[in-house]
Amino acid sequence: MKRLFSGAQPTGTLHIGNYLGAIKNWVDLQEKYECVFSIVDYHSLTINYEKEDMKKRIIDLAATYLACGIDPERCKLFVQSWIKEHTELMWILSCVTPMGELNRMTQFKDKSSKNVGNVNLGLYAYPVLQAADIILYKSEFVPVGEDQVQHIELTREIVRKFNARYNTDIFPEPQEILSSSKRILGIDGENKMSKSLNNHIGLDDDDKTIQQKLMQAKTDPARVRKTDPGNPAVCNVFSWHKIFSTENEISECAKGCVDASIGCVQCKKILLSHMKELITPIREKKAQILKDTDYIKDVLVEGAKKCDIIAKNTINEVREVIGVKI
Ligand code: AQP
Repeated sequence: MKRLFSGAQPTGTLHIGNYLGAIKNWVDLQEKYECVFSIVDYHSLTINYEKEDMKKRIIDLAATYLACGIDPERCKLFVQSWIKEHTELMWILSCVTPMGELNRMTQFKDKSSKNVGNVNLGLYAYPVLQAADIILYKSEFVPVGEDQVQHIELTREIVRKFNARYNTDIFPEPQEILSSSKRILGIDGENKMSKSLNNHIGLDDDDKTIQQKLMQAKTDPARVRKTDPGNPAVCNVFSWHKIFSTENEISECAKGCVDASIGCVQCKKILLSHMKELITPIREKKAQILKDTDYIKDVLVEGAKKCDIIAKNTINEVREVIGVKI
């Protein structure tokens, strides 16, 4: 089986954007690929965080993966910081990564504008660590949301630079795999749904919270009163309908919006029931899994053991290729 790699940061509760853009795809891809899934904790040091929360967040993210259907029997699930070869390879890749390429990264521009007091080297070099994460396992595929595509393109560029500089072909150029819901907007209807922006519907949210958030979600701004006709094409809630609802419901909501026979609240209520159908079983299963943190730690230890073997082999090969092995 071909190998793939992906990960998420332990920066807070995963949301339906993470799930639909990435995690659901990971679960499905376990059938066909050798999967390596990581909790990329070192990436999450690039923005401010509470040290005391980190352990809990790592365990929480592992429980979320498991509750979503990541199967530790079929894939390798591990914590990035436990495998030190990630950061070693990052340094080696840093030495073939042009700064001009890093300067183009939109995520860096975006995150540095939101963290003005803490624009650090790690935030800038984030895509190089991400490239190391991927190619340490010689992964050929990377299932991610659309926001990460630029970083995967850069990974390919770094692979080309490395292979050319050292006259080798040890690393394949990885390809992204996008889901059909590659960019979910937040309840603000403007920004990408994000853990760090307070605009998400979380996989941990209870029914009441989901309802409250959904009722706040922005719709067509031109539709002020129920009697105003709307345009589903500019309504973020309608874009969610296209993911969650049945064909009939989608066409009824579209028609009802255009001729103002259905109000936004009614439209959201239909969506609410479908969102609950997705979130409730994940939330309940996660709560169950979290009761046994020893099990979660065992899963991560086992995953790390398997990753460690691959990582050490790759780094040995890399040391040979770059000429530092005596
Ligand atoms: N809104 C989204 N729509 C589709 N896919 C998304 N992803 C994130 N947001 C959306 C995908 O989820 C995976 C894990 O993301 P991450 O934890 O590495 O961090 P991120 O991309 O920075 O996600 P967030 O939620 O926006 O986190 P914060 O707020 O901490 O930065 C990735 O594959 C991502 O593409």
